[in-house]
Order: sequence, then structure tokens, then C-alpha cells
Amino acid sequence: MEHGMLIPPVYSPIPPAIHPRHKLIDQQTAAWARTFDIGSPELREKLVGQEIGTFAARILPEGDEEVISLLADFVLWLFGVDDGHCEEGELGTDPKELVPELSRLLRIAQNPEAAMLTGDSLAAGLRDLRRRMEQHATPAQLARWVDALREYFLSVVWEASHRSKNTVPDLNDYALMRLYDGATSVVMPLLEMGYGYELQPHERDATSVRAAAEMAYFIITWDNDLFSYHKESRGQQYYLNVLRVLEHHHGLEPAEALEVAVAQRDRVMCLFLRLRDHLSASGSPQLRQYLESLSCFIRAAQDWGISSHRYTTPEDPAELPTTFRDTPTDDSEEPLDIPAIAWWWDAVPEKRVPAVPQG
Ligand code: 3E9
Ligand code: MG
Ligand code: MG
Ligand code: MG
Ligand code: MG
Ligand code: MG
Repeated sequence: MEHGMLIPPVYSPIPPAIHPRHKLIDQQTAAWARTFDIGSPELREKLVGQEIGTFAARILPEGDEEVISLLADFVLWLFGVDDGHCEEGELGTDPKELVPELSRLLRIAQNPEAAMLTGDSLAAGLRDLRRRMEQHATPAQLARWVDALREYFLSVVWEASHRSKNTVPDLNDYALMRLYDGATSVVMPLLEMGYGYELQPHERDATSVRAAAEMAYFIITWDNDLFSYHKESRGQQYYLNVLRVLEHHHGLEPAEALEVAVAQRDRVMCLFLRLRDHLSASGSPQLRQYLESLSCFIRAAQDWGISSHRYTTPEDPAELPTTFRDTPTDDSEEPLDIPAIAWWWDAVPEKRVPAVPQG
């Protein structure tokens, strides 16, 4: 197993949580995928065994059950696009053909009544998701969902451009692309819907709150890059994750790249915790719930990522951790040397240095 790599336990000071109805939600999502015929039969059978419903039940552990089901079906649909079109399908190496196809799907998300892509199962699934979104979302949340889908689509076209040329973006471009191509931002409206509130724009779009959300995207996708390395790096197909970027552009051996990537996510985790606690101290109850949901999302992706059959199976085991560590490998408060995100460190107040007792 030449691509094997032992992934160590990652730093996670966030407690695990799961909605008690996770088993049922997972079964319903499998049924949804079959009803809507998502993906090729082969892809679909893989997806329904990946406990995506359980993942959603971890993201919204005390949320509305219908919204958790909606989130689960949507995440499965996203994998239908990400695996089916982008990473394993023909469009994934042809960005100029991917653009029109994703643009048509985006129109369905925005105007489900549009008589186009009839007979396309991903479009039919998306119509159903949109209809159910309307039952739980405010008009503004629906619009943000469509906008977030657009930014996800834009980033996968960027990724497809690299795939088509077999090139590897540098670390700054990769970090920027990864904020969106992990489809984390499209989940955000559902975090609000799951608890039946709407975060007001003056809070959600405040620079520091957006920084907190972006930090969560970073941690979730860097963790995914560790947990999915085995799945992605086997075989001959093109793959892109932070370990490949660090090996390619920084001349690191796989073990060194792993150490650097872990240190990067640890530093962002430390920063996220400081910012979350700072914002929670003065924010509205809705903002506190939103920040709590960001934490749950991070931990959900970790608990699901180390255990899902998507990343490790008895027939093809990945060397994934079964536990987490409660200290970071790197607790430096210095910004990462990644210009697209280095501004995050300016959004967080300095750690208060304990006053020196006067003698
Ligand atoms: C993730 O990146 C691709 C998304 C489309 C997956 C859908 C999942 C979510 C919206 C929740 C975020 C969760 C993550 C990133 C685990 P990638 O590397 O293609 O995922 P893979 O599973 O193939 O490693
Ligand atoms: Mg199909
Ligand atoms: Mg309800
Ligand atoms: Mg992907
Ligand atoms: Mg993938
Ligand atoms: Mg991955």
C-alpha cells in the first residue's frame, strides 16, 4: 500500500454530539438517493453506505429533524456533483463544458419551475431540495443558498481547470479555492434553518464573523484532506489536497507535508476558539447559536471523517485515527504565511496577557 499514510489523532477541543434520530435520518437519505436516482447506480450504492445522514445529524445535534434530513439529502446530492461530475466524471477535466452544466443546475436551484434539464436526475433532486428549502428558509436564506452554490460551482471549475492541465495550484490559491470547493459555505443557511432563526446581516456579514466561518471552512477541509488522503491518492486519477500542494510546491516528503498541514489546521483551530469565545461574549443569542453550530460542523466532519466508509472500509482500510488529542501541535499566534487568509489574525483580539502583580 504505497500511498498508505498514518494519520495521527487531530486536535479537537470540541465535544461530540449527535441527533438521537440519526439512524432513521440516514435510512431516509439512502431512500431519497434511490427515489431520485442520484448518480450512476455504482456511485449511488457507494454514497448510500457512507452514513451521510449520520454526518448531518452530527452537524445539527439538536436541530429540526426535517432540516437535518434536508441537509443530509443535500450533502449526498453535493457528492453526486463532486464525485459524479467533477472528480470521477468526464466534465471534471473539461471546465468549459462544466460551466454550462453547473449554470443550468444553478438555474434550477433559483427557479425550480424552469422547464429545463427535464429527465436529469440531479436536476430533479435539486428541485426537491429547493421545494423543501422553501418550507424552512426565509427569502434571504434561500437567496444565500443559491449564491453559495454559485461560489461552490465557481471553485470546482477552477479545480477542473487544474485537473484538465494536470497542474497543482500553489498554497495560496489552494487555500482560497478550498474555502469554497469543500462546499462548506453552502451548508451555512441550513445551520440557521436547523434552529429556526435568521442571523441578521449586520452580524453574519461582520468581517470578524465571516472570518470565524471561513476558519471553520479551513479546519473542515484541511481535516478532510488528511482523512481523505488515502481515498484520493490511490490509483492513477488526478487528485488535489493540501498534502499534494505542500509536496509539490514546497518540496516536502509526505510525512513532512503531513506535519505542516496539521500545524496549519492547529493554528487556525486555536484562532477560531479565541474568536468564537470573543464574539459569543457580546453577540446576540442568534450569533451565539451560529458560532455553536460552526463548532458542531467542525466536530461533525471529524467524527464522520474518521469513521465513514467513504474514507475507510474493511476491504481497503485507511490508517485513520480513532481518537482526538486535546492539545495543538502548534499553538503559535503568528498568522500563517498564506496571504488570502492572513487577515484572519487581524480579526481576533490579542490574547489578554495576565497582568503582572504590582509589588
Ligand atoms: C468535499 O471535498 C466536497 C463536498 C462537495 C462534499 C459535501 C460535503 C459538505 C457540504 C460538508 C463539508 C464536508 C467535508 C468537506 C467533508 P472533497 O475533498 O472532494 O471531499 P471527499 O469526501 O471526496 O474527500
Ligand atoms: Mg442517474
Ligand atoms: Mg418542521
Ligand atoms: Mg472535491
Ligand atoms: Mg472528493
Ligand atoms: Mg477530500
